[in-house]
Order: sequence, then C-alpha cells, then structure tokens
Amino acid sequence: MYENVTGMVKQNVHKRRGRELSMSIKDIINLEETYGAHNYKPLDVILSRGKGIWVWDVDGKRYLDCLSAYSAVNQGHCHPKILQALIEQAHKMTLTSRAFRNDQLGPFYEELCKLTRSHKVLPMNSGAEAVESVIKTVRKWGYQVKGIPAGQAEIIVCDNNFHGRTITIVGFSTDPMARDNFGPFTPGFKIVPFGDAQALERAITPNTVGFLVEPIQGEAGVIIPPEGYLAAAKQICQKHNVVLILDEIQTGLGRTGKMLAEEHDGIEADITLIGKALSGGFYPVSAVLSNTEVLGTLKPGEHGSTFGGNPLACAVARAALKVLQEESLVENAAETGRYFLNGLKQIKNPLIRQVRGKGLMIGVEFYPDAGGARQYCYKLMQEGLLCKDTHEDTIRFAPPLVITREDVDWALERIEKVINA
Ligand code: IF1
Repeated sequence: MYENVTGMVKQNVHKRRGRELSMSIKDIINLEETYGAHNYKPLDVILSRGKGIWVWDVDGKRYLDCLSAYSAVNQGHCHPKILQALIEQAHKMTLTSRAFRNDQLGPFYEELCKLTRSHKVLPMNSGAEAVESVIKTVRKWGYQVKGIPAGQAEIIVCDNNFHGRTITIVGFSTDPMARDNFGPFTPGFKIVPFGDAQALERAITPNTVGFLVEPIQGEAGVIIPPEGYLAAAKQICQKHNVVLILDEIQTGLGRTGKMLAEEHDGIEADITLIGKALSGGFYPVSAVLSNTEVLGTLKPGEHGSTFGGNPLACAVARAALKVLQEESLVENAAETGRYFLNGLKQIKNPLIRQVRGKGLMIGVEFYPDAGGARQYCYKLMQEGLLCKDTHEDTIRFAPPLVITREDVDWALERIEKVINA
C-alpha cells in the first residue's frame, strides 16, 4: 500500500550546485501535497537543518527563524545540551508507562516546581492535553471541593482565545475556522471579552469553577491586555472562589521576558499550563502546574496518558529548563526584546497600525489597506527571515531567546527594507 519512499529517494537523486540532494524541491512538495492532509498552507521553504536562531533549507539557504515553532524552540534549534540529554536518556530508558516509577520523574517535578513556585505537577504531552486535563480537574474540584451540583460546572474563557485543537477546546473558540463543522461541542463554557475584568465578574455564577485565559493572546495577534488586568482577574477569582488558570503554553518559559508572563502583573495563578519550550522543541512535553488543592483532587486511575511523564520527556525537559537558567535566556528575552520592539517602532510607515509586544513576543499590525500581512512574510522569506502572519493583518516576531542585538540589527535592516519597499 505504501510505496517504498526510500526507493523513490534513491531513484530521484539530483545533482545541483555540485551537491547531491535526495530529491528535488518540487518532488518533496509534491509528496506532501499528495499524501498529506491539507490542514496547513506553509510557505514553500523546505527546511532541513537548524542551529540556534538559524535554519537552512534544502538548498543551503540560511534563514533567521522568527517564529521559533510558535515558541517551542526558545532555547534555539537543536541546543547541544538538550540533545545530549535526549541521547543519553534514549540509550537508557525511554518509556516505562506510569504503572511503574522511573528515576527522572521526581527530579523533574521538583526542579519544575521550584522554578515556577508550584506545588503539584501533572505531566502531559501536547499543550491541548494539558488544557483538557485542567478542564477535567477543575470541574472535579468544583464538584468535590466547591460543592457545585453534578454536571453544572462552568468555565469562563475569553473571545479570540487559542488553547488547542480538540473538540472541547475548539468548542469554546470564537474563530469560525477553528470550530465550524466540528460540532457538537462540549457544554459548560462562557465567553467574555479579553481584557475586561468587569465582564469577567459579571459572567461568574455560583457554578463557575474556573477562568482560563492566555496572559497575552498569541494567535489572536499578540494582544496585550490593559495593565493590571490579570491582577484584577486574580482578585475577582479569589473573591468568588474561582480557579484562575493561565495558559502559558506560548507565553511561558521566558518568551515575554519573565519566566512566566504572570510576573508582569505580580500575581501567581492557581493553575499554570506550560508546553512547547518545556522541551526546547525536542519532544512533546506539557504540564499542568497547580496548587495542592486542585490537582490534589485527582485519585489513582482517574486520569492518565501513555507517554505522560515518561523518562525521556522528563530528561529532555530538565535539560531544557537548565539551559533557560544557565544562559539567562529570560533576561535576554526582556533586554533584546525591548531593543527589537524599539527598533520596529522606529520604522515609519503609514501602513503600520501598531507595533506591540513583551519580551520577544512581538506583533506588527498593518492597516487592512496594506493588503494583509502574508505578503510581507513572503518577501521577508526572500530576504532570509522566516515569520508568520496571524489574523490577516499582523506579523508575529518571536525568535529564539538566544538572539543577540547584532542578530536583531540584521533582522531590523531586512524588515525595514521589506516594509518600506
Ligand atoms: C496549530 C496557533 C500559536 C497555544 C496556546 C495551547 C496550545 C497552543 C496558547 C496547544 C498551540 C500552536 C498550535 C499550532 C500553531 C500554534 C499557534 F497559531 F495555533 F495558535 F502558537 F499561536 N495554548 N499553539 O499557542 O498546544 O496542543 O499545539 O501543543 O495548531 O496550528 P499544542
């Protein structure tokens, strides 16, 4: 049923610029288009190697990665120390199932809790799984601790949210592209405007168990809420005995110039979700970080996952967290992010509606009559800079946190050239 692709690769050896390439670019794209679901429309660049902030395509052309796999490679592509941890652990033990214990899980828990001021960890794999896990757990907390009537638990989320792609999660999305034709959806969710603390308080009922929100909305276009919004939300949740759940899967682990974005508002969420850079891009690792009360409601056999908390994931995550700290990447994200943001603000062009960001999570929004942000992504790709547009008019700039000022100057020169061309 499956053709021998390796055989095809050998047959299609091409000589170009004196270097042997396994397949022509057209052939590689054709394979993807023929055999793959078309759930993405990627830029036609075929990457084959990455190191730090740089990636190379199959022709050997170098690009500055300004997306970082949506903030999963904060430590830079193929970080040698995380690679080393992956290799060493892979030689020893990759997966035990949680029917038994392993020697990586406890140390991973302790290091993660110390770094994030958490008390309990539930290790999962994808970000969406962490989101689904906290929805289950906070509902159970609602029934057993808060005393909500069975089956009546309500969770509040924000408009323009992005928390993953499962049926329950897209069911409370406000983006038609994410949710149309995927119903019927999971009940028990209410949507309030992002950034409006009063609207949050008005939406709370005696059956509300949790408020799930991104500190900065990434996919919505790097939307930063008003100063003090998260602090107000924390205070309102405390007042009404509602669990404040911050989805830091994208904003967490240094991206916004703090280890967790909640620190900008000087608060501590009851529950924090992390993923992506938790493994430095080497492996799907996510986690629910919690106080004792909420995660403590889970009893043996009530939740789980084949790969959740496996020793390879833990060893990789321990190395990824160590690199963040050893290389002061959080501080660099704050400092170099400020430099990048200021540089972008110097670009005078009437088509730019707003330049916004925190740390190295930056968005440049254009007025609609600029014709959409994607055109700039194509042109930037030709200049050797890879970035992604979002919601039509915004380009996100989120390079790995290892970027230097010199690299930012290199990027700014090209961004200015493309925007003002
Ligand atoms: C795609 C977006 C970013 C996330 C937040 C949970 C998850 C994500 C705040 C789920 C994942 C990824 C998913 C990926 C593209 C990317 C994305 F454009 F989809 F929205 F980053 F902004 N919470 N975001 O950002 O984590 O299950 O993917 O591990 O689905 O196209 P996941």
